[in-house]
Amino acid sequence: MAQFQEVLKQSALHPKPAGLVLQYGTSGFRTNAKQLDHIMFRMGLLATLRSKKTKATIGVMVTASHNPEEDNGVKLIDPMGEMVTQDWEEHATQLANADQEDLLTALKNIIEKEAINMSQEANVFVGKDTRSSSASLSQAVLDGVSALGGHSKDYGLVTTPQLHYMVCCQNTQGKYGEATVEGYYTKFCQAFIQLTKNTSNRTDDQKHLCLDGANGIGALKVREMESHLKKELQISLNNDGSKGRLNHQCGADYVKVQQKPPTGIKINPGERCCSFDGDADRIVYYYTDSEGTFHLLDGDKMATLISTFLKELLTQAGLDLKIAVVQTAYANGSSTHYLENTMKVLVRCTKTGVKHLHHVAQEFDVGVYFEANGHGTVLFSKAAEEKIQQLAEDTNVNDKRKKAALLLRNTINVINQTVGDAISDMLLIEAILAIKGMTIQQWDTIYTDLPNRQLKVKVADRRVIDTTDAERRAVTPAGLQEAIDNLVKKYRQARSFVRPSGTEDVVRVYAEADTQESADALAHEVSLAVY
Ligand code: NG1
Ligand code: ZN
Repeated sequence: MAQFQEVLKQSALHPKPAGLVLQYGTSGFRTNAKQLDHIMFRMGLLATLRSKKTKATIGVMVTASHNPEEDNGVKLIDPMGEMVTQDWEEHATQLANADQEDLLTALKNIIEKEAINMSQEANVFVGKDTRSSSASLSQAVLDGVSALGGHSKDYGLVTTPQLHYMVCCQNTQGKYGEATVEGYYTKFCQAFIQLTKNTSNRTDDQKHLCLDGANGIGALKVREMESHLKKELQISLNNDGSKGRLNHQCGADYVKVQQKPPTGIKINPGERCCSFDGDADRIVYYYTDSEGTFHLLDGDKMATLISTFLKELLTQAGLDLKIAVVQTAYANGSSTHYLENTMKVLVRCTKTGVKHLHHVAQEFDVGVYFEANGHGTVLFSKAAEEKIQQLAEDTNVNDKRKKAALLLRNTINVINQTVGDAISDMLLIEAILAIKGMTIQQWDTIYTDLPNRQLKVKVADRRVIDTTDAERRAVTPAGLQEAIDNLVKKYRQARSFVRPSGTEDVVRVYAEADTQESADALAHEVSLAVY
């Protein structure tokens, strides 16, 4: 077939370095940008096949999120804006690692296995972050799509969640919104304005937010969005990419892991601040108090604020909908305790990686999911959305129920349900704080985090560690879990676990306890047990 000849011809322009083996991991392919040209071309091919198979538009995002500027990566987005399925992650790995002369065979294997009708049309949306390597790498994706005769639309510079949104809008014929960047701003900002409309007497201080854009795409997009916010949110933007390097001593990952503010930003005591990561799918909040002590409000604190707000509204609206919070093993023990025992909210724990959380959240009417690192969103079931909509339109309900229903409807509209989204999460949190008339300090005191420590341990082969119970217990190597249990017993309010990272060649150790010294000591002792 002529298309395969074209693939052969084009692939010669995107050759695979001999011996290079890469895997489609929790966040797609991610490594030094110099090794990725052939991967991008091949992901263009694969997205075209996926589009033919699903008869829908597929997304390809070129980004390495919070990694350093010299890295890059690629992720595929499925029709409803969700991560691509496990089977196709395996196809991606197969196709990426095929030697140049075996590429057609690998391609034909997927076509056969998936029984793909090659005369079906294909449509692929492509987006990229601000890395200097992203322009040529996203061109390689586009080359892959056209080599297999697919149509493509290049959105250029967009955040990862914006591309997820575009794919979802396109495949739902505009029901989710308009598949343009303008459509994105209109949808989310209008909902934000509606939510904050009746909050009385917000001072300029309350409307003011200090944002660290990680010198990345999020900063660019917040600038574009600002006029839509009609001064209801006034953002002072730091790390906007004009001077500093992407993710260098700034951004959500730096702030979360280092537990300190981005370097070089002046923060006034009590000022509400937040940081995006390099592709704007994660956000964390923080402030410093009058003594100069740094306070981090991470994904767990956001999940708590959001689920409390939603639960109160559901009660006021008299709607009997099942709400749950989905966390991972990294969630601070205090947050889980508060949600279960004070808020009486159902809490579920899953393996690390947003696709796992997303999946479990779909089981509930309202599923709030967040990783501690600040990646998360809220999912509403179709039935829940319909009930809320009906109540909001019902003329026979009392004012209190009606008001709650209208707030719930606007809350749904301010949330990007396709994936965790720093911009949408920021608007949601800002709206909740405004409605509740709450300061960041008041939000922070809902519960007190247990002191904790995360460490990375280099081992010869991290795969010797196998885990169970949502990664909270080690099954192999023999004796490791027992050793951890014995160490944990030495400390108060302690918990610790180890797991192989899905994105780096390390074993991650997590420990929490009643004091920082204990958490540090426990993490250290457990890391010695891992060797
Ligand atoms: P790994 O490397 O598997 O721990 C990290 C994050 C995840 C997730 C992925 C994808 C931690 C402890 N782990 O996974 O939460 O965000 O990267 O980016 O933060
Ligand atoms: Zn990211």
